[in-house]
Amino acid sequence: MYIKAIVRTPCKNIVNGLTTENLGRPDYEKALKQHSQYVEALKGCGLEVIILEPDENFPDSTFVEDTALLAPHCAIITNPGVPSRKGETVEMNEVLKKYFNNIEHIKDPGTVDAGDILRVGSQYFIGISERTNSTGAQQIISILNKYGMSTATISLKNVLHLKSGVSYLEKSNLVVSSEFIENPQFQNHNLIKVDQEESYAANCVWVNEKVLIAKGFPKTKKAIEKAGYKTVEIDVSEFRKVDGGLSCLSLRF
Ligand code: CIR
Repeated sequence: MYIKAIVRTPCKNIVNGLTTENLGRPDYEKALKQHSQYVEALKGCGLEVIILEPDENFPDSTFVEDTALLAPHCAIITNPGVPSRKGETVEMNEVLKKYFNNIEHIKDPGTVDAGDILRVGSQYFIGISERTNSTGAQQIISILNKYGMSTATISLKNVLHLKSGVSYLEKSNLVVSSEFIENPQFQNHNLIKVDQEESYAANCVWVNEKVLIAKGFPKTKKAIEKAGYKTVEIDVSEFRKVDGGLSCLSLRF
């Protein structure tokens, strides 16, 4: 069960956010509207939502998920893998001090975007990506092991972050797309396989028995519902334009 979520309202500068997509720039007003619908959806799942003010210094700062990993016994402040995002962790550190007694930090030369870390039951998978390097992954592993949690690494091929391509829906159900469908590390779970044409929908979020899913991916929605979940569709088209998805928009704990 989650009780709270932290989000940050997008800033106007989101139009200058990093992207590998060719979908145009986000429409700021539309992004604001979509973000408030996302907040309402989290509230609809029973969460108290802590909303941080927009920060124009950081175009990608609405993607709070990358700045910290929230585990049962500690919060780990990351060290994002691109220079333009490193400063986003400063305020998140202050915010999390209110909720976590143990705060750990990833340090240079280690880099980690927490979008690369997926909890599956009691195990944490850490994607080695363009953003998360091996040194950063090793730091995450030592910290999680110190708190009694088990870990494994996965090398990413095509996706930006691990959670862009795989999501955990509890009860051993994993939503997997592209490079993760055949991954031997996931084969002992129930796999909900996402069609290549709907691969963006692999980034979905389990919140207290409901699953938030991006709007416009009917096959994936149906497959998740068939696995026994109630889905909540949210339009995140403006965040997709800057490589963001549903999970990136909040930290849940
Ligand atoms: C970035 O490139 O860092 C942002 N434009 C998107 C971050 C998305 N975060 C995530 O997948 N966890």
